Amino acid sequence: MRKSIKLFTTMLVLAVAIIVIQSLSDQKVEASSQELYVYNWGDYIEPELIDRFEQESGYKVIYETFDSNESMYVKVNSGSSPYDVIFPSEYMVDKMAEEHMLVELDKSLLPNLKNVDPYFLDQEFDEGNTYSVPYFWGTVGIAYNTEIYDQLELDYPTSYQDLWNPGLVDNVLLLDGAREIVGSSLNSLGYSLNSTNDNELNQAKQNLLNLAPNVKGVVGDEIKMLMANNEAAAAIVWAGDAQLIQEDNENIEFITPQAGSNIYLDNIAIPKTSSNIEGAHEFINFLMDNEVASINTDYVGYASPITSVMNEPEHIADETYYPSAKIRENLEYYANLDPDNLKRYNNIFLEFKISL
Ligand code: N2P
Repeated sequence: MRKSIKLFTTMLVLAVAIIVIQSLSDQKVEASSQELYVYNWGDYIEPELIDRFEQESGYKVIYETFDSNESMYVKVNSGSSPYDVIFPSEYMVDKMAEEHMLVELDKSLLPNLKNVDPYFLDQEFDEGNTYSVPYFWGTVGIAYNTEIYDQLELDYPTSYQDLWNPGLVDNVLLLDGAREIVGSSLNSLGYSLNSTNDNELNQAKQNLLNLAPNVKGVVGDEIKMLMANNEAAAAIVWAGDAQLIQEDNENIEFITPQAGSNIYLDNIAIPKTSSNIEGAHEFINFLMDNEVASINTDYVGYASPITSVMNEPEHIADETYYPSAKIRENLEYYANLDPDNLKRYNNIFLEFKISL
């Protein structure tokens, strides 16, 4: 009898323990499904939109930033953070999808996809938008300061080659991206920014090493502040950054070299690290809302792929930041290079940075 009481008590204790552990772990799942881990480029969203999304959805957004596709890839691939939403450029969507790192999108949760201009949908890097939807697009080009150019008595730049002008010693800033800078060097020599030809890549490397005396720095998001403060005559930047610099300094102009440059499309995707796939869809859908996209583009300065925003009068007339389809034809997207070739680009860029 006593034995059976003891057994009963032990079982009771065990059952209670199981219930407690169960409810604790339930709580954990519930807590994390209320959070949304977003990993975006620096300066790439109007912060108030995050607050608005939190209020509307009830999710708590945990927001982190990166400065290049390559660094984002390494972090997501390490699995160290449970990211729910990421913002890869086109070639990186291709690579991550190929490596099974992305979740297939559930279009029934993305009714605002209809707001995206068809020009940017169903692209080669992600046919049928299986894994990604467009976020912002733009070109790489040269922001230059007309006042400094006038003082130096130099003609305004029209091609990348103009940045090698000996009159620009210590007067050029470069954004910190291997594809962008090695790509611009290839473009300046008349080659494709996706070249994998040994001879062309060697020339591009030597060419970059020759640019070193003109280079004042290779910098991240602070490039905007430096250019706005007249710290350099010219900079290779993303178009949207140039637009923000212009708002702070009326002597800044921006050109996309017509002999060749990059057009990019940054996208939104859900990595397999996500434990809140529903929330991720909700956030993606929110960003494609017409009004939200308009507020966002006004703040970040980049071109929106949302039809109603592209059709706003000030954007239709804006050939600099919304280049026409005809101009876009001369520009190249970055191709998804195989790992060996990608490494060659990274090594050239590293060698160049060390030489500075
Ligand atoms: C914004 C970063 C833009 C990314 N600071 C261009 N691909």
